[in-house]
Amino acid sequence: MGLKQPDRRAFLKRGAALAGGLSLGAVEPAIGQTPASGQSVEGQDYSSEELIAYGQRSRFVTSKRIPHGGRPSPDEFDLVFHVAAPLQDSVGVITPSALHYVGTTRGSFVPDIDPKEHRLMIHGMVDRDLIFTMEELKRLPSVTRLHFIECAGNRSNRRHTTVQETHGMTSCAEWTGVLLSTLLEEVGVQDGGTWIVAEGVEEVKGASSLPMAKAMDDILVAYAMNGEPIRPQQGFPLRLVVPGFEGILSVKWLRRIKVVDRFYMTYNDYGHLRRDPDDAALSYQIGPKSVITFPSGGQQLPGTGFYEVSGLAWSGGGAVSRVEVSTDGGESWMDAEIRGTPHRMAHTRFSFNWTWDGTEAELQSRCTDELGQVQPSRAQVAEFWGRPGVRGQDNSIQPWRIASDGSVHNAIS
Ligand SMILES: Nc1nc2c(c(=O)[nH]1)N[C@H]1C(S)=C(S)[C@@H](COP(=O)(O)O)O[C@H]1N2
Ligand SMILES: [Mo]
Repeated sequence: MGLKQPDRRAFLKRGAALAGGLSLGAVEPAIGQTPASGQSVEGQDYSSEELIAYGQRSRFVTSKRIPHGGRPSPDEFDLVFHVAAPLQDSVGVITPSALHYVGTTRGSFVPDIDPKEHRLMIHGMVDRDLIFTMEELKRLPSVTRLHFIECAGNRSNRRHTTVQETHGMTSCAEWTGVLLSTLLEEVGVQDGGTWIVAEGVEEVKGASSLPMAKAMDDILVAYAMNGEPIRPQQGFPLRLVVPGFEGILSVKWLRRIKVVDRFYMTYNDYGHLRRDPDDAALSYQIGPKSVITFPSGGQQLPGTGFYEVSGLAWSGGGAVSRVEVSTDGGESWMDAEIRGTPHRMAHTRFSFNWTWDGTEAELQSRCTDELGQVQPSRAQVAEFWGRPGVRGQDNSIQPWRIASDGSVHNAIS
């Protein structure tokens, strides 16, 4: 893939410099380590029967989801609106289920569904209507895949301070379920069945129209996430995962799929699709995108010296093939290292070894996907549309400014 491999030996030499305290002034000798005496006197008892049966994180780990766009969630009527994942604390590519962003189309109660009672009906332009129980679905051949989901409203602006605000409405999980194509082959799609409409259980239906070609390609009817049943906020017990398409199409609490012969304007689509056909054409597949999660807005570098710059890259167009990083505001670019195997339509972790010399710097990252699509800068997007600002989805490059005191700021102008 033509990626530049970092020079291991040079890195080790720098590692030696770290150990010698040349770059990292604040590292203390091992003698300062707290005694390995087991649990502290007054703290959480992680050895309790309850927590042995079902664990929880350390009370010292406090990473949290936050309401998106200043709208409280839940609101005064207990409706849940979009809440964003704490990407600033992310490592690797899996978002823990408890921190996966949550999206609801118009605000909703999170349904409390008994999986024994739950059914999925597939009907419309099919040879035989079928109603599946959860047990029946789980008997069918399954697939397990890493996929990101991203809300089309995941947009960065200059008032945002942290990466949770600029980019927190995307997350990545390991999803397990049945390919929708397997189910559609069971029911037999009739000639002319060119679209599907998929519906959730809520009173205000989370329904979306999807093209048959995508349905037959890689859409998942998922019942598990990160090694356990999907959590209620993510669509328990059943949801669509529509890889690489905007999040609203990944219908949660899925109960019905109708095969139809045209695009149907549903409640979801109404007011969501842009009237401008150019905008509308852009609105299904997510473009190549990336963001540096460390160092990112609101964080503080404790001093000069070595840092591993790290971030996430993804694309609706397939696997990430290259990520570049700039430390001078986009003047020059260097290849970042891709950590692990890039999966198709999945978050991909990248890193870049950087020694900060204490002068002001502007960090940016740029993603290229397997189709050769390159993530644009905000200026390029504005130039393309012939007016300032970002239209359609926002996959523009995110700049972070490192001030000389080590504080990190959103550098969108
Ligand atoms: N039934 C139903 N499905 C839904 C929604 C909803 O409100 N109801 N919200 C959609 C939106 S807007 C998004 S961005 C994604 C979010 O998926 P997540 O909550 O698992 O992150 O779910 C989509 N699926
Ligand atoms: Mo969304």
